[in-house]
Amino acid sequence: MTAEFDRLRALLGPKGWLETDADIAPYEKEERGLFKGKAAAVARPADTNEVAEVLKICNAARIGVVPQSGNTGLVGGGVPDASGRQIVLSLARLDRVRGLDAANDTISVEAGVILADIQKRAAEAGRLFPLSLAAEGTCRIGGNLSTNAGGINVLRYGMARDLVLGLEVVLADGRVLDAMKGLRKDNTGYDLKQIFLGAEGTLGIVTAAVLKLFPAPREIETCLVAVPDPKAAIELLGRAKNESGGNVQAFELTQRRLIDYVLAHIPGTSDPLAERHDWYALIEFASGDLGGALKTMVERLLERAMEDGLVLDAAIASSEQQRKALWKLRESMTEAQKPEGASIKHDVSVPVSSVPEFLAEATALCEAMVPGARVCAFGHAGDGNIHFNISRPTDWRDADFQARRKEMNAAVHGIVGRMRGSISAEHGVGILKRDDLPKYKDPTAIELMRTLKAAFDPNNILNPGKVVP
Ligand code: 2HG
Ligand code: ZN
Repeated sequence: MTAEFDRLRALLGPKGWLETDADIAPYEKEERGLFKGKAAAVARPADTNEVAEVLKICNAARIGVVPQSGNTGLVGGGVPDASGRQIVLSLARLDRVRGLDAANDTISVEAGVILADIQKRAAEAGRLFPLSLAAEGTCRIGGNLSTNAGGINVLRYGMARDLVLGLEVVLADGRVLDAMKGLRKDNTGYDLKQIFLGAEGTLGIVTAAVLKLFPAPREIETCLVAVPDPKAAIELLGRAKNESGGNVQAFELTQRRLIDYVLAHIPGTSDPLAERHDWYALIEFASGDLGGALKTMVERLLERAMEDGLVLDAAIASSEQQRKALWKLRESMTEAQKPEGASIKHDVSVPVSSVPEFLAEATALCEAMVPGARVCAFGHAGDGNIHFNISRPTDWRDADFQARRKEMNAAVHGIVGRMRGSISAEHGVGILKRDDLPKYKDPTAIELMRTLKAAFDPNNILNPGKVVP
């Protein structure tokens, strides 16, 4: 690889080519600490042309390339393997906003732009870019698109893939696919960009995108609602969607345990309700109308739901500060679970109508498997997506609990499979779920995935070993 590395070093310059152990170390691991690899070097190209040159060289020499943007992923998709022969390709320096077309409601951005910065640029133009997730201050859009990220507003605006009109992709051999069109109608055959969205860098490297913008909501109402059980929550969701005329933009469900962990471990948080309850929904409504109609609707909805026993208590945010405090409770849940010791996670989805049944069955099964296991179920119930995480029993060692991961995954995923759900609702496949895919995905789909991989990346240099079983 020496000759290739000499060429890459010369091409990219000192800012674009990292080789010392200290410089490379941050790129070799992910935040959960589950995966750690060894990279030969890190390439940090400055633009699309440099990405293309890097791929040309690596493709000719069969050097594996692991794309990485904000490195906030949860399935090991951005981590190199242990061979020390792959390079990490960081997209962080492709960080330009290429343009915002207000009349077309689009923004064109490069892969390395931080998600929160896109939201901000949209807001400055009086628009909304709705993709929103806990890591938005550090994750970068290239990774969001390559992993087809979800987050809290999927219910209303869809997943990352639904927000893309155009895409620029560098193929394995260095060719650049320029599909950077801001069109809502383009019916000219295969929708090629969709192949790369959610492919986690295994079919091409996303370098830029044209994204959809939406009208910024004028009124937002956010409430934390205590509900007797998940069944009541799902009934409330149906009423909320109908009575608001489709104005629900987030519907998050959580059991009490997560609130307890947040209150215990995250400074500056407090319980907005006077009493403890077993289950809560965090609901957010948004509307383009002014004049308080949304608030009246929400109050009436909650009042009636309370009369009918679907709601036990509720706190409606009366200021932006209170709204942020409610969201802080929700967004700190991953962080707050960490001090409680090892956890086994499941990012699953089932039809929304099956959420209560899934929760009941999976909870009973996990508690029977490991007595004392602390189920921490929360997530985007409005999309049927539950983060079914289990913290170890308080008196267990982390490693002993981790040793039960496979068995517990199989049990939970078995229920998901029976309900025709998905074993990765929004975090992707990466390395973590690759080998489980064939058990839960149609064999013809797996065959087609392999066919696509071979067609787009015949030398298997793009994120080798990820996604495709
Ligand atoms: C969230 O919804 C993230 O907060 C992380 O998807 C979920 O920690 C998790 O499992
Ligand atoms: Zn999530």
